[in-house]
Amino acid sequence: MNTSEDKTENFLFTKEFQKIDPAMVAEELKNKGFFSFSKAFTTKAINAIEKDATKSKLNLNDNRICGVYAETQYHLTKLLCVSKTFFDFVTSNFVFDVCRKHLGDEFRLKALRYYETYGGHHMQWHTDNKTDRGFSHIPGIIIIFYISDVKEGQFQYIEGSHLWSGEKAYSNYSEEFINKEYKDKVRDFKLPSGSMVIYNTYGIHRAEPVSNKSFVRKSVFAQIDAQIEDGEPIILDSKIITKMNSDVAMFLGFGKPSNYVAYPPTSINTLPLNKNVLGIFLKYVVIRFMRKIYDLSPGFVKSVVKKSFRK
Ligand SMILES: O=C(O)CCC(=O)C(=O)O
Ligand SMILES: [Fe+2]
Repeated sequence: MNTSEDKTENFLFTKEFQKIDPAMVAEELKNKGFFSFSKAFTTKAINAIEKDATKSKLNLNDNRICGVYAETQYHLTKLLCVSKTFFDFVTSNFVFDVCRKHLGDEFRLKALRYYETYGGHHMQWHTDNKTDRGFSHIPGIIIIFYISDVKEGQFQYIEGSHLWSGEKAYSNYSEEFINKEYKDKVRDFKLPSGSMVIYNTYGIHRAEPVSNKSFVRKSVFAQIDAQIEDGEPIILDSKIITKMNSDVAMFLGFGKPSNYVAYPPTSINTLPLNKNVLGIFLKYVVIRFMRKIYDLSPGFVKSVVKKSFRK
């Protein structure tokens, strides 16, 4: 008979992926710096995450969960408020076993997001072994999975770079340096939706830049590392937390500080002005203007307006 854990696994992962041994993944993270698997997630799981994460994308002065635009990217860091599927994945035996084997008994979810990357986004080659305060020596992994098919703008990783990048106390690398010294070590992850990449945060990587303005790549990102005393705020909806034990509490940072600045820093000024945004502002101005005229109108006009709306 199927246990509820088996059912969750069958919903999340393809049959082929369920055969993957976390010890083998940890071995690849140690040797090459990355592990990847084409179509690790079922189409049902990917569709559920996309639907939950995009229900209300941009809302000003709205109590629902919504994301932020940072120029050429959309980010929803509150994924654990909307997606039980993501919660099931990130607390799955697979993820916890990989973490235990690679990071030891203590590990914490540091950052998470559903994100969309648009044409014109430029990401420098970098490592992720850093906090919001800069370079740090904290072992960690990042799991990225694709929500859309990725034929360009793919994740790229310099194989083996996790073995030497730690000798340099910085996180960013120029395109000239990589092209000159490591071109033959660049690994490309052009993969269909549902594919998963896990990488060692010490490795040098980026998303390949795409200039085509209509380009969109949809992905999910989760960073987990071995330092459990601080992290980005993890905002949860209690209805999603259907499993709790001391490991899950440690993983989510229960009762621990979360003083890192949530990435990316955004404000109204990083919201690109496009048709959709212009439409929202135009509607707002028209509604507030009409409301003002109504408020200033004499009583008999108000009652006529009220009556006509009641009909
Ligand atoms: O989206 C990608 O391919 C890479 C993302 C990344 O490196 C990051 O957000 O630190
Ligand atoms: Fe990164």
